[in-house]
Amino acid sequence: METINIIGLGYIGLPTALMFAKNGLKVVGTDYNAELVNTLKGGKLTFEEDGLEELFQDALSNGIEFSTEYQKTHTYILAVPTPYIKESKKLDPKFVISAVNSVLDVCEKGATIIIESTISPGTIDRYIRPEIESKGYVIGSDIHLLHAPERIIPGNMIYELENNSRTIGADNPEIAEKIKGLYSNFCRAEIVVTDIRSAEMSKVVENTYRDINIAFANELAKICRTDDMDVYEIIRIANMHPRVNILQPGPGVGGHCISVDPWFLVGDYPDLTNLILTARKINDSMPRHVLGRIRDIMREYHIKDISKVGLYGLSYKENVDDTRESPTLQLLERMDEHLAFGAKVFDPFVKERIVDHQFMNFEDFLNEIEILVIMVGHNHIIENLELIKDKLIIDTKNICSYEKSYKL
Ligand code: SAJ
Repeated sequence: METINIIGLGYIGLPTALMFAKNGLKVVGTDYNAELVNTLKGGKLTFEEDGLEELFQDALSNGIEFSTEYQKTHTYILAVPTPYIKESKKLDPKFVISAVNSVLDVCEKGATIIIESTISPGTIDRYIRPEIESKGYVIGSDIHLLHAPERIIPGNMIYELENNSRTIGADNPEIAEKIKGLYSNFCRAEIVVTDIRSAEMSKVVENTYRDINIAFANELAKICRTDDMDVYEIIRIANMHPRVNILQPGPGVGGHCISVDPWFLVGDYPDLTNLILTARKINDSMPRHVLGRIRDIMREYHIKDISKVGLYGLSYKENVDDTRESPTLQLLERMDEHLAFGAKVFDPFVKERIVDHQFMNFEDFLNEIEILVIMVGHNHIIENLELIKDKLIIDTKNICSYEKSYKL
């Protein structure tokens, strides 16, 4: 059986590799981070996710291997990071380019490279094709290139890997069908075949759609705050309309997807992206809005010492340990700019100390603070509401209704 070599063993690459292995394919997962590879080889996972441990065990018993080396084979799936350049807001394709080059160094003639990483529309034409061609390879015969963007949501990844529809973008329908067959090993939903540019664009559009819709909810929260209306009640009622489905406001938008992908469109089409840019700005303004709420409550209760404020949650959303672009980190940055140092922080999912004044024990954390700011609605806090009932609470996730809890 031919090996599938999955490159990049992060939040997307690892579960994907495990899923292929569980379904009987021969898989080698490759990552340049030797420590990560050794951890996996040692039988330990590198992040937490519902159902991941079980999947890992199944994949191990089916012989999945991990390595820092690219394998000589016919099929490569790239799930490497695609950061954006802060100043220009454009995608930085350097990790994809270097992964493609490493594949070219070892692959069989006629190999297929499937890029799963999110890329801005046009990246394959602009950067990847020229890179491959500059090395003397003919795309379509020496190398086949596809884009199969992932769609899984952290917190429900394993279910979504099997049950979400997928998109395969390819130049050649025959190769597309072959790769569709490959993903059908675990994907039970429809797999749509299209061209590469449509696959690139549809992925970025999906995340931009969600960003805009969250921004609408956040703008409503701000409007309602100025005139003392209950935004949750208003959204609840509006959503009873058969064609209205407003999302929930919150302390901001984090994660490596929704807060990043819309910038690719803004970076590439600055004159055409007013709505998208405004939505990004609204969502990015939410941590500042939370800071304003903290100031309101501190004033009202004559609390002067910021170290009496505790931020609950460091991850970018509930029940995950991923802290990338998290609203809490954004809020701490804002506090820093205002020389407001010393707020306490706790997150039951984040086991390493990544910020100052971070507590590892929930009760110790509660003992030190007067104002609790709920930034993330982990199940942990929902199950422990009893412990916080005597605190002043700023509840940005609408999970408790104590007399002294204040909304966004
Ligand atoms: N959020 C709100 N209000 C809401 C929903 C979410 O404020 O009503 C916030 C969350 O708290 C979080 C951020 O938005 O900070 C993003 O969370 P999310 O759960 O909406 O999405 P992600 O970033 O975890 O995953 C998204 C998904 N995309 C879409 O739903 C269109 C997922 O399917 C993609 O695979 C993923 O991006 C990705 O990797 O691109």
